[in-house]
Amino acid sequence: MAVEQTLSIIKPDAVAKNAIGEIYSRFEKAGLRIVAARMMQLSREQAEGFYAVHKERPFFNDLVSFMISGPVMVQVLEGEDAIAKNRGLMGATNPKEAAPGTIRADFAESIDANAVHGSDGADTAREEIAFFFRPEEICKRTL
Ligand code: RTP
Ligand code: MG
Repeated sequence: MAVEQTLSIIKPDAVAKNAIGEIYSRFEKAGLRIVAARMMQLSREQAEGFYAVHKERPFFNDLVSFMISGPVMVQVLEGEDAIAKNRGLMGATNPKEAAPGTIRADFAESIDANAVHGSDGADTAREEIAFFFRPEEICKRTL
């Protein structure tokens, strides 16, 4: 398995619940290293740009409104098979379908307020990391 980087966002619902630490703990226990992180309040333009792939979908406006409803924690996770590993930790998009013990099963309220975002493939990971971080903002962790 190759070492990969993926973009993760702790969404406004999970930040509001004070769950950043518990979610970071799951990343770290799974062997994912945090190599960049920033708390931020997304603007409407940023949220629309980030989720542009969904702009024709019926849930787009609700998704954007939710993503700007409070601060988010954005991070780059690095590790073996990081993209799929993070998606596995997150669980299914709809928390009602998320496997027990996944982040969404434990912290998500609904399909809209679903606690976390994670890149879904190598191309989206690259694009989403570049959306939030300049290359020099991503740390090398060799130890
Ligand atoms: P994310 O991009 O946030 O990591 O979530 P995901 O890959 O699991 O799901 P995706 O299909 O990319 O959808 C992005 C977000 O849109 C909301 N959604 N609502 N009402 C609906 O049918 C519906 N489908 C998707 C979710 O909040 C999802 O996280
Ligand atoms: Mg997605």
